[in-house]
Amino acid sequence: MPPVKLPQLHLTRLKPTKVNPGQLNPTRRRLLGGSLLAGGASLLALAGSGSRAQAQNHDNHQAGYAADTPGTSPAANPAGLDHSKMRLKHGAMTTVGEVDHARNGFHPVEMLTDWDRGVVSRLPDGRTLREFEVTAEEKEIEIAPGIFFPAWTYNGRVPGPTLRVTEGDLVRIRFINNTSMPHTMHFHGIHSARMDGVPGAGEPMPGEEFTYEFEAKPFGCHLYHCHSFPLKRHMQKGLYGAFIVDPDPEKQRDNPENYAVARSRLLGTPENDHWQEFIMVMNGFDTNFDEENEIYAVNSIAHAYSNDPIRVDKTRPIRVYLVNVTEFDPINSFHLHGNFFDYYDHGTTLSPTHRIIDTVMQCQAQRGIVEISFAEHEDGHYMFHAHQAEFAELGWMSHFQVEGEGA
Ligand SMILES: [Cu+2]
Repeated sequence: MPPVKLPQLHLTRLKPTKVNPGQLNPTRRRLLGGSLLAGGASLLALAGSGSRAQAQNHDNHQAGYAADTPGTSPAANPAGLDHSKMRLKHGAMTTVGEVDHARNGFHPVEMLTDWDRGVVSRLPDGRTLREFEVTAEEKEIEIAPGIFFPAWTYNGRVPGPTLRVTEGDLVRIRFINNTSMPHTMHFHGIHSARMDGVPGAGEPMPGEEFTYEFEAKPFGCHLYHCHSFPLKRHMQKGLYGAFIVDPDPEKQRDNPENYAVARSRLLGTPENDHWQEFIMVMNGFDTNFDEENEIYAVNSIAHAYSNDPIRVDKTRPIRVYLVNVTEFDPINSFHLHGNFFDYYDHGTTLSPTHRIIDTVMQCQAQRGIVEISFAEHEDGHYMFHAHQAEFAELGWMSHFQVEGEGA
């Protein structure tokens, strides 16, 4: 009997990720059965509502418990699981099948770290100029196996490119509207009203373009999004992305502690290189246009980092740039298992605004920096997810695969 993979059953004390169902105690088995049924049913129902739902039924499931037929013979079911109450499929509570990332044109694993630093040049006054080019395009994207969403995108991806600059840089963004309706890029940051990216100030019509220009400030973990009306429609369709402004360490010269933190935040320094940094944009998708989300995720693809856990070296600290752009639901959250973290609300301070917490909530457009250390932990898969259970079951579920030579 091949073991059944249970990625959603996160036991930090269990090193193997594969557990024989025969070893499960009845209580956990009942628990699993209930939650699997709930999560599985939701995703399967969704798949059925799509026009291309076949991918939910890939035939490469592990044998044995892939069957959901009641009354499977005892010989094929030595653990005695009651299939009438369970739906243990390959991947358990997570999605089944594969998203075609190549077709999407973006990959959730690469998206974690693919900072866009722009084209860099030096201005006569010595400042750094960073120039970006962003195009709005309409594009169908696959957000869970077989579930497609008619997105509006920046540069063909959702979330849009993670723009990363340094405090004090002059930022110039040429925004080209290649769609059939007006759009903008509204940046969260300090800038003039002319550059705000709202109707009347930087809203190019179809086929037109606009160039935004401002000095990057304040440092922090920020975002940009379309601010055309109706706003909730333009945002939930996928027009958003992260905008990170690294602190300029030279501005912290008078405080050695802040200087060290600023150096560790500034991409390109040896101090920053020691960190494992990831961008995580919490989002949702209304796939049946009822103004509620049917899929939740970090960086758009349901269960992406559960099916493919994020490998981290426990000897190096983790820094997550966390942004919430979820439409319709007022609050989203980030909850870590088996560990606690420090948090910097908006990323605009160099000392934590919350210390030693394991859950943080964010309203729409709220964001912050999460700093985690697994240095003292044993290896394993450490789960993190929205603590709204519904969001987790519908896609916002992830794991760190912690490894290394630590304690
Ligand atoms: Cu728009």
